[in-house]
Amino acid sequence: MTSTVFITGATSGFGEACARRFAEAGWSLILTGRREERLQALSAELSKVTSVHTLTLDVRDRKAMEAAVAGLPAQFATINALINNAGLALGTDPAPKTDLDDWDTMVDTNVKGLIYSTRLLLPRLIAHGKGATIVNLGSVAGNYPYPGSHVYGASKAFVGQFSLNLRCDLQGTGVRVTNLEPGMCESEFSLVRFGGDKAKYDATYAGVDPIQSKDIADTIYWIVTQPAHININSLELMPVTQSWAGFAVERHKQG
Ligand code: NDP
Ligand code: 8X3
Repeated sequence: MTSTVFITGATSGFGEACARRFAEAGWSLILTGRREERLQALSAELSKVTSVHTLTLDVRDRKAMEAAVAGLPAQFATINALINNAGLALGTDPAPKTDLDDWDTMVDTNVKGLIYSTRLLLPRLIAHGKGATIVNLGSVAGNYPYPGSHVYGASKAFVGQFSLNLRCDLQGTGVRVTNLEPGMCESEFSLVRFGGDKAKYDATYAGVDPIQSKDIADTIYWIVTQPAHININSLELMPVTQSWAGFAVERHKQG
């Protein structure tokens, strides 16, 4: 029987690359995102090789999420994998200079959107049982602090702990949970973060050789297709060119 993957945020970056990777392997796709035209274009392309169901929705809209999951066509009713990918960072200004609305948006999307899709799809994943997989998109920003990460990094730390806690509650169901924690990857992520500023986007990746969305899609496909008795708890990856700076130390004037 064909396996089905539910991907949140399939209109660009990792989610779109996952749609292509899973389609290539013959999986049926449920693709979500707010940008209808992009979903339709991707669906038109991938429908040539597999079955595709699109859901134009905002993951922050709990009622829309509930209705979309409840209304899944019978052909897409059994879910083998959920990729909780929809998410964003807004800005890198220091905390005192940020817009509280941006903090709301990051929490509503990265935290609340992710828990909505998880809770709503859990019964279907449990019904599938052994081998079903949830892959949550955390980030290195959830593990290490850096200036300007504030709520974005904290939202990803939530994803990490939620993933571990879920594993406890899913004991005995066969459902697996992974927190995937990438570092710098080239995608529209930075365009969104910098409010569409292409110069800042280009500067972010200049000379870095960042991870690409296809690399992440291959990694997610690997996680999901591990033997059913193995759970990858967390997986952190960075470009070779990215590592850590030291502690910042503020010094008083001497003498
Ligand atoms: P992109 O900006 O390329 O893709 C983000 C996706 O999320 C889009 O499809 C977007 O669709 C969707 N999305 C955002 N907000 C909402 C919303 N409210 N409702 C529904 N969908 C939404 O970024 P990436 O592919 O790089 O990022 C994917 C995930 O990976 C994010 O969670 C990000 O935090 C995480 N990540 C990214 C890293 C990077 O360096 N790129 C590194 C580590 C983690 P649409 O706008 O159409 O709704
Ligand atoms: C995004 C990765 O390194 O920009 O989650 O925080 S980083």
